Formats: sequence, C-alpha cells, structure tokens
Amino acid sequence: MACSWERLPIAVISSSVEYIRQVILFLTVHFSHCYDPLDPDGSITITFDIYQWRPDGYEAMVTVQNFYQYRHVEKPGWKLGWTWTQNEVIWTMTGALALRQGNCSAFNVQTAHSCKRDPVIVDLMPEALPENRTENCCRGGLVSAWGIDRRRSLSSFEMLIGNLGGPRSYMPENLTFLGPGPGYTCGPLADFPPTVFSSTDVRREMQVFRTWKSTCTYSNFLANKVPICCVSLSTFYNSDVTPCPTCSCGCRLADKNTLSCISNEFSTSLSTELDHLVRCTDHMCPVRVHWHIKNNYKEYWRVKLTVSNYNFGTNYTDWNVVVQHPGFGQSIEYYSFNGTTLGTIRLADEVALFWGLTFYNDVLLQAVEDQPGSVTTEILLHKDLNTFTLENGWAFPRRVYFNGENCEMPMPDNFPGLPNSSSNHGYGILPLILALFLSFKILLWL
Ligand SMILES: *[C@@H]1O[C@H](CO)[C@@H](O)[C@H](O)[C@H]1NC(C)=O
Ligand SMILES: *[C@@H]1O[C@H](CO)[C@@H](O)[C@H](O)[C@H]1NC(C)=O
Ligand SMILES: *[C@@H]1O[C@H](CO)[C@@H](O)[C@H](O)[C@H]1NC(C)=O
Ligand SMILES: *[C@@H]1O[C@H](CO)[C@@H](O)[C@H](O)[C@H]1NC(C)=O
Ligand SMILES: *[C@@H]1O[C@H](CO)[C@@H](O)[C@H](O)[C@H]1NC(C)=O
Ligand SMILES: CC(=O)N[C@H]1CO[C@H](CO)[C@@H](O)[C@@H]1O
Repeated sequence: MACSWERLPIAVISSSVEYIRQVILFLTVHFSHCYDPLDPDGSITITFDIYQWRPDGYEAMVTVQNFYQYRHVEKPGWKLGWTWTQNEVIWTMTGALALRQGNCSAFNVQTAHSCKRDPVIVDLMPEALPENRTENCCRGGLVSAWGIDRRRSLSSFEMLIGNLGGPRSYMPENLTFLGPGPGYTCGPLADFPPTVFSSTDVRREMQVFRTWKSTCTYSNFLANKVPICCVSLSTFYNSDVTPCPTCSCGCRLADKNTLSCISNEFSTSLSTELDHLVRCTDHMCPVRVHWHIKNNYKEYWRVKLTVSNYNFGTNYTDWNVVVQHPGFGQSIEYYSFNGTTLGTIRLADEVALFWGLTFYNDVLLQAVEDQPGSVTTEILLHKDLNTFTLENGWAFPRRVYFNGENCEMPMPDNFPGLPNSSSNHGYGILPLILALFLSFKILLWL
C-alpha cells in the first residue's frame, strides 16, 4: 500500500473532544484510502485508442491526461514506457518519439522507428517539424494541472504498430510513467468502451475500434522525496514571527567542508553549478510560504501570502500553491495571483488554489545573492461572523502545498498568540494527544 505521510494536521480546535474527532477523521482519511484528501480524484490516465487496422497491425493514438488539480508535469517532461507481449514494432510515430530504436536488423532499419520490446516514449520539443506533429503534442513533455489549465492538461501522440502478422492488437504490459520524477504507479491496461469523437462534420459521431486505459497515481511516499517546502506565520497583533520548523527539509551539516547550502558571503563568488543548492536557513527548504494576517475589518479580514524561493539555480515555472482554510468558504478576492477554489466534498474546510499571472509572476525566480525569489499577493476574505476568530490559531492555514508537495507547518503551540491570552486555552491537554497520536502512528508503521 502506497501512502503519503504527513505531519499532524494543524487545526487548533478549542475543544479537545473536537480535536480528537479531527485526529480520528485524519487517520481514517489518510490511512484507509491513501489518497490526497484535497484531491481525491486526482490521477493521470493513459489511453490507447486503436482507430485503424493495418495488414500487419494497427494505428493508435495514445493520450496522457492529467486529472490532478494541482500536480503538473514540469521540465524535463514525462516519460512513458511499456513492454510489448508479442513481437510488435513501432513503424512510425508522430507527436512523440521513442528514445531508443533498438535492434531493427530483422527489418528495414531505415523505416522502423523502434524495435525495442520495452520502448520509452517522450514528447517532441515545441520546434518540431509540422509533419511530425499531432494535435496535443510538442510541449517538451510539460503537462498542466487540471485545476489550472485544462487545455494543456494532456499530451497525445500517434503510432503505427506492425509485425503482428495481421490486423490484430494486444495490450502492452507494465506501463511506467515518470512525471518527470518517480512516484507514479500505473495499473494494468484494461478494455474500456471505445472513445467517441465527432468527425470534422460536427453532426456525426464516430468511435474508435478499441480503447484501453490505465490509471497512474502519485505517492510522495514512493517518490521518497524530502519535503521541499515549509510554512511560516505572522500577524498584525503580535510582533513575533513563527518561523518554519527547524530542519523542515533537512539540517545543515555539521561538517563545514560539505556544501549542503550556501551562506550569503559565498553566494556571489560561486556563480555556476548552483543547481539544487539552497541558501542556508534553519529550515533548509528550497521554498517557504509565509501567511501574514494583515488586517481585521468589520466584515473582512486581509491576509498577505508570500512564496519565497531559496534555490540559487532553480526557477519554478508555472508554480502553484494550495491552501486549506475554512475562511475560503466565504467569498474571497486576491489581487496579484490567478486562482480558484476547489470544492472538496469530503472536507468541511475550503481549499484555494493559486498560481501566477501570465507574464507577470508565473515564474518564481531563483534566489539572487541575499534575496530569495518571491511572489506575493494580498487576499481579502469575507467574514462569517459565526466562525471567524483570531483565537486558537483559527486564522492560520490548515494545510499548504507547493506544486502538489505538502509544506511542513509549525506546531500549533508555536503559532503567534493573541496578546495576554495564549497561555490559557487548554493547550495543557495537547501534548498528551500528540503523544497518543504519535504512538498510533508508530503502531501503523509496524
Ligand atoms: C510485467 O511484469 C511482471 C512482473 O514483473 C512480469 O512477470 C511480466 O513478465 C512482465 N510482462 C512483460 C510483457 O514483460
Ligand atoms: C539483432 O536481431 C537479429 C535478428 O533478430 C539477430 O540475428 C541479431 O543477433 C540481433 N543483434 C543483437 C546485437 O542482438
Ligand atoms: C520528423 O520529420 C523528419 C522529416 O520528415 C524525419 O526525418 C524525422 O525522423 C521525424 N522525426 C520524428 C521524431 O518522427
Ligand atoms: C532563471 O530565470 C532568470 C531570469 O529569467 C535567468 O536569468 C536564469 O538564468 C534562470 N535560471 C535557470 C536555472 O534557468
Ligand atoms: C488565469 O488562468 C487561466 C487558466 O490557466 C488563464 O486562462 C488566464 O489567462 C489566466 N489569467 C491571467 C490574467 O493570467
Ligand atoms: C499576564 C500577562 O502576560 N500580562 C501582559 C499583558 O500584555 C502586556 C503588554 O503586552 C504586558 O505588559 C503584561 O505583562
């Protein structure tokens, strides 16, 4: 079972009974289903549509469709692989290419595209020649998230398969998908009702001969990724800033000779080969999301959301941030980001998805000298007077994701408190519940 492991949910609930209920809810959601509760239907579907028979095989269109709301495929793009069960040969391919041709000496070497038993396919680059293109190809393997840009949430290519001794087709096996890193598991292909499409004359509906589909799902447990992001908090009513938890994404190595991060003094002298090196911080995360409660008006409250990039050699193109907060259930306005709210039926809290404005801040730039790259917006949230409160950390986010990866949150007892009131809100029982929860988690590990 592939699950994703997350820290404790950061809901500070005033009554401890409610807190325990939430923890139980959390356990049920996370450990029995093992999907992302904020995107329960997310997956990448691979579809093979066979639309033409050939004397020795068939012609097929393969479509990679991303149904993840906020998980995209970034540079260097996807790689799709499978294993043929017969002696199939890919005679031609348009809209993509097989990385290796393999041993085609049994055929006419000049015309066979790939004779590998386990071909690996990649998208073409945007500059591909018109005769090699298909409708949804040639973006260098980049695929947008479904919640952000549906038009670009798919990639497709066509291939001519032969050497089957007749107009036949056999499902390939063992599909693999890199998007671009590991973490995806693809189920076996299965027969589906044939895909229907409208002919150029829109009034007529046509259908392919045969359709096979496989669903690939992502697990950061399988991807074995260290966290890449953390959350810090501040408010207008308390001058204390709650930093990211120390060592959220790793710790600074004690050994001074090992370069695990770059401190300010050195960042100017080293200019090249900075890929994946971050600025030295206590959290060591490449990305930090900061939530600042800026104003409290009669009917509205205002938050400033800032995303900072501490990498010296990575720009995040088409970045996105997901924030879960009950306040997003009311109408919200944001100024410098593009965004939408995601309806999640299974969770009471509302979820907002933000991304950059085209040509303005859709690239989260790398750090330069002592300045992290950053994008920021203010968010104006309408108040529901029955639930709004500055007490008990209600006004802080419950969960934050950057590019689909969970961000490490500070522990509730470190949240900036209201002046003179932070000490007597029943935190006494919290450590106990925490210990209980952790032992539960250890039990589940075993
Ligand atoms: C697919 O993988 C399974 C398990 O590793 C293996 O038994 C099977 O032979 C593979 N299929 C092909 C066509 O290689
Ligand atoms: C390539 O395939 C041919 C025909 O199947 C075979 O005779 C030859 O040994 C293969 N070459 C290599 C290097 O595998
Ligand atoms: C693209 O087209 C050119 C010219 O028709 C051809 O030589 C080349 O092999 C094609 N590339 C791919 C990946 O199909
Ligand atoms: C990031 O973007 C900046 C500005 O466009 C550019 O100068 C820099 O080379 C980019 N960095 C990488 C690693 O591509
Ligand atoms: C906001 O995002 C949508 C979907 O990707 C896009 O069509 C629209 O142009 C974006 N708006 C701006 C101002 O970037
Ligand atoms: C009991 C207590 O913590 N009192 C503090 C309330 O806040 C003021 C101003 O911040 C302090 O001066 C008090 O000591």
